[in-house]
Amino acid sequence: MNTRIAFGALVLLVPAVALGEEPVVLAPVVVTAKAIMGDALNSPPGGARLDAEDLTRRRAGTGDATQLIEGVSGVDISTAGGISSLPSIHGLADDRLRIQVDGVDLQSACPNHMNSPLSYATPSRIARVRVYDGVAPVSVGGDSLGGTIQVESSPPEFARDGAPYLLHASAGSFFRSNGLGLGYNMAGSVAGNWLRLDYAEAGSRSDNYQAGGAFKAAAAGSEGGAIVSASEVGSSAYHGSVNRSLGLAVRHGAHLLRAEVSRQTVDFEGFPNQHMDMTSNDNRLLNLRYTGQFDWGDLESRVGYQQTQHRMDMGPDRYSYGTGMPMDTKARQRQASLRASLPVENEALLRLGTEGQYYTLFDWWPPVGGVMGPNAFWNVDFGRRSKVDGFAEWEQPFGETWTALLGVRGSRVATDASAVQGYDNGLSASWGNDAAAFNARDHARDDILLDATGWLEYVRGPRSTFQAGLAQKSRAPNLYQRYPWSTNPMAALMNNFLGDGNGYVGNVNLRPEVARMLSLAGDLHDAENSRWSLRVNGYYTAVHDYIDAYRCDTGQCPASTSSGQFVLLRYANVSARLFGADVSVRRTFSFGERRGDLEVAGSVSYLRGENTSTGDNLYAIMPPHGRLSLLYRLRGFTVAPEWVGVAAKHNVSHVRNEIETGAYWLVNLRASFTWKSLRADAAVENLFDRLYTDPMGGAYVGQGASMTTNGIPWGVGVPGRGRSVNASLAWQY
Ligand SMILES: [Cu+2]
Repeated sequence: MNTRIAFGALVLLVPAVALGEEPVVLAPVVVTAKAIMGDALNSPPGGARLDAEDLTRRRAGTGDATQLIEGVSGVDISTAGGISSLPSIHGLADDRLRIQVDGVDLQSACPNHMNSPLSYATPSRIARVRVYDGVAPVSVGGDSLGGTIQVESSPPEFARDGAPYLLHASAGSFFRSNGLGLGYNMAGSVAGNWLRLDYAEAGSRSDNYQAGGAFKAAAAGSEGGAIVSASEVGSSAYHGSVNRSLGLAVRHGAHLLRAEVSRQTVDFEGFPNQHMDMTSNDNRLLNLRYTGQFDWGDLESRVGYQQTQHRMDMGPDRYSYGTGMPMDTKARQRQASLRASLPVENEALLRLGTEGQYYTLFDWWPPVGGVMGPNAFWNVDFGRRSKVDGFAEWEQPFGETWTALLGVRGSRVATDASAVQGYDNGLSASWGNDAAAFNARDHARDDILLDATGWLEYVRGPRSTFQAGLAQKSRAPNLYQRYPWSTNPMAALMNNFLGDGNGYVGNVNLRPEVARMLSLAGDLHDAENSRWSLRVNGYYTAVHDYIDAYRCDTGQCPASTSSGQFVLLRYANVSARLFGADVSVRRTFSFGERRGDLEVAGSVSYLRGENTSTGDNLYAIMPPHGRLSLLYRLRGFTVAPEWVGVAAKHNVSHVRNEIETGAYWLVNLRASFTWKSLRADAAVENLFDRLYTDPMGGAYVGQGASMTTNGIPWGVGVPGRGRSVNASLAWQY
């Protein structure tokens, strides 16, 4: 098993991949895969794997867990709020990815997906990350197309025989000059030979950040409010974000029981590419896990419960219209799973599992008077989404040379929503007609999904590895794609999780998305895989019933065909295809003990996404880009300059009037110093303070009259952060 997982590690496409003996400060190192109970269950081969050292370097200066996977080949990052950005794998993002935090599939509860799964993960707590692309083994996939991201805190350690107890403590803080970002984290644990108790807490805040120059006119954000300067990114601040967790672990022989309760609270988080801001979020989570090793194999069962209370309104940089516009969301999610891995003849491994999930959603907007009253507006009332899955996966090595993996997964996803009302159904043109039309329909939908993955690895001697994968992956629509019903422009604007500034209306008749994909990869390296490597990965994905959108032309929608402005859209199934390639190289030079070593890493990525039904481009596809980094390491010091170059983006989604962006390049400088149990990191990001529009940033609607469709000028993208000097300090006992 260990060798197979080591091959998985070869798939690491990260520039500046872990090589040296740099001491790891923040998280305990995972020494061998076998040491982790249940790993055979949860770590099928394939996928990029980030361990402690990669993560330690990446988490300096950020409270955003998504930043930890930035630069992983094939992963692009979209702008959202300051707490967490959104990952995209080979052009597929958000609900098209399966994102698990400590084994729990967290759900967003917001019409703008503000509380994304990774917004609940604290970077300082994360000890391992695995990123599988689209051909992910079925045991880690399901109800997703683009791949799987697994984020995990470190497995519990117990006192060794002979030692009465084991104590761990850690603390850290970060500072980011641009936007005055500040964060802290602390964790402590006490463990005996069989019992362990953990506590962890982390918090962060930031003001609005500054772009590298003026990107729009300086103007008051709210009516008569303070001027938001021409380079300040309105509604990018956040504050009062605190994550706390308490964990208990009990070990008995080869059996491990873990319980964790955690809570995240946020006082405010602005969204520069949404028409609203988050004015509070309260998420509670319970995670129970049992892992056991038996003569016949490994068994794992989990129970998870998530409860979210989420509020939105106009933040300080937006017009409040005298009343604001409160929006409330309440969601609950229950999930359970049972999985087993069984060694069978000829060193093969069989993974079997069943999973169940039940999610409920209430989304209502309290009355504020005028045409927005006297009743609450129900955007989704008692939305339900239940999912039951079963899978079987066979992993078979053939000597040292070949490994084959074959799996199938079946899922049934049922969704439903109850009857709705507008602010005043008596105002039939604004609210009543749409509500009546929605209520007259049947909302229950039942989808059967069938996934299959075949994957083959060929190790051609010590210097090369080749992989080929074929898969069918499917995903059922989410509640916000099926059930938002109002064609009122203001209401539609509030339903948007793409950050493109447009308004969206749901479509009850959406069918599940089904993707068929092929992925090929080759990895060449020296015999020890320590001096140099070259990896090339190509992929092609055809999606049947991809959920895109067309210009909404019913009810109050103006049926606009215009370009150069924000528009109203309705979700629709189309055919689509995505294809691309990633290339990464790495070379290490060792100058001996006294002069350190130098690692040079580079990567380039190309990606296309097309709506083949209409000939349009898909939304939020990263243009070609590359990265070149140097890492010089001498004892406890590292210095790492990095160059990032991004081509102009002309392949935009025309149906959405997506904004084109220009080419740009950035230089980042990072350095770290480790001394005993202390680690200090310093960085200058965007050294030359360049002004650029983030191609994955969406439309800038972060200030002013954001409640009307074109109350904010169209055509301004969300810019990237200007120069920032970051520092962080971490200590571990
Ligand atoms: Cu929200």
